[in-house]
Amino acid sequence: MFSKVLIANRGEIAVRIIAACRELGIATVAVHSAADRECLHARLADETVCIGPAESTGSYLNISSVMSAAQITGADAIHPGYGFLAENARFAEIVHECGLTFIGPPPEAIRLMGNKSQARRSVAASEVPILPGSDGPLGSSAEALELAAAIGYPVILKASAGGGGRGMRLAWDESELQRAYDTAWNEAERAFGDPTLYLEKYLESPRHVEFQILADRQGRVIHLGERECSVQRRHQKLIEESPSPALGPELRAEMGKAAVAAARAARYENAGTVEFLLDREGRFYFMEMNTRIQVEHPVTELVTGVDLVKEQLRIAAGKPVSMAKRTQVRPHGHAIEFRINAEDPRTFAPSPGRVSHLVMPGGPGVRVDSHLYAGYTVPPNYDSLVAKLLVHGRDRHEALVRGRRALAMLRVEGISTNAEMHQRILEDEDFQAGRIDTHFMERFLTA
Ligand code: MV4
Repeated sequence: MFSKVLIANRGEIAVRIIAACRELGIATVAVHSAADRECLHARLADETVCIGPAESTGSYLNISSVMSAAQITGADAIHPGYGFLAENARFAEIVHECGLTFIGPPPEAIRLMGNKSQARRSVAASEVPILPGSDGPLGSSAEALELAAAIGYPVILKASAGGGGRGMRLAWDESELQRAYDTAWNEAERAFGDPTLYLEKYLESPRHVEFQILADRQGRVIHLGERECSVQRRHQKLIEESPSPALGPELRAEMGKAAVAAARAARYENAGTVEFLLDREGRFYFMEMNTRIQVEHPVTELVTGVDLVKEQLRIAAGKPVSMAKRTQVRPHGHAIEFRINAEDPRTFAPSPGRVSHLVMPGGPGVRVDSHLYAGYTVPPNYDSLVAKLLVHGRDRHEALVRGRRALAMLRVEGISTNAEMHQRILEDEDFQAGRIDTHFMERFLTA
């Protein structure tokens, strides 16, 4: 096992990774920006290195600074967390070239899955269902129009280098598609430096259901069930739960098998997530694969009892996944995660500032992953996620009741949060019944 791990991240996920290292007896190095001197991860780690200015381009995204911090502290591995450098294949390569271990998938798998049209093509070759659409990147708008005429409208154009909803354009007819193509091409060129696009039939009200997988160097690939992530606003997830109210044992087994096949197609290693769109008829389609530990990973940890970050460390060190077979992962009960953001409840604008008072909920079936403490000042430079409040119950109803109780116990004063909004969602009839799709929040916010 590693003796010292550098965490190339901040906030709650850095704190979460430090916890896993502590339990495995691994020393930790925190890196932080000039704005994060007081951040909890910098205080909890065994060693701390300031790597640059508040702006993440000069600190958390600065590969030379991160690598220098690893070299001077003698770290033998780097955990990237999520966001920042987590899905940067070049960074993973540099870590290996410097003789350290990247705690994540091989650079080739990151690169393949980072190119969304290539990812689509390669999983399809392994019999993973995909929506009708282009085989790889489109050559021209004429090709897009011809393909759309064959598969029927509506269609969606997506940037090969995009993902997570960035660089998408919907088209309901030929004239929209012609204009969408030029706009999307230019946007993708500016945003990603790669203008290539691909096309898919557009599904109108799908659910977002994703599968957690673990793959080790010995060639074992297992899935740990799904997370339902349909409750999101502007491609930012707000609530995730497991199991999905839409899956039964048969569909779960079928989708899990497809998720494992997608991971195998990428010669994947470490923890990853395969995202699917699920329609009302129970048909599912590969959307993308995320080659990182995700924000919502604790939902899976609560229902499976598996510590996913410890598994990541084990796998990166060349050890097998600690569960020999899928049958040794027996999901129990129901877990829900509420993302607590420091934001204005009306405008959704970030609400940084000093936390004057803080009460974190606890009690049966409650977990909070957070870097907040009383007296901490949330800086304005980063993502507004400040806490993940998770509840676990024997069934969905018990989890919902615990959610209400735990959200009511939470007190964050000095900054605004979206905790009240979560309470209102919990009162929603459709949410209570599990009737959620990717348009749930639009309906909820206009009601
Ligand atoms: C789609 C889609 C419908 N049809 N693709 C959004 C995030 C990105 N990963 C892909 N996304 C979508 N792709 C086809 N062919 C609908 C979405 C989508 C969505 C997906 C998951 C969660 C929320 C969403 C909100 C709007 C659109």
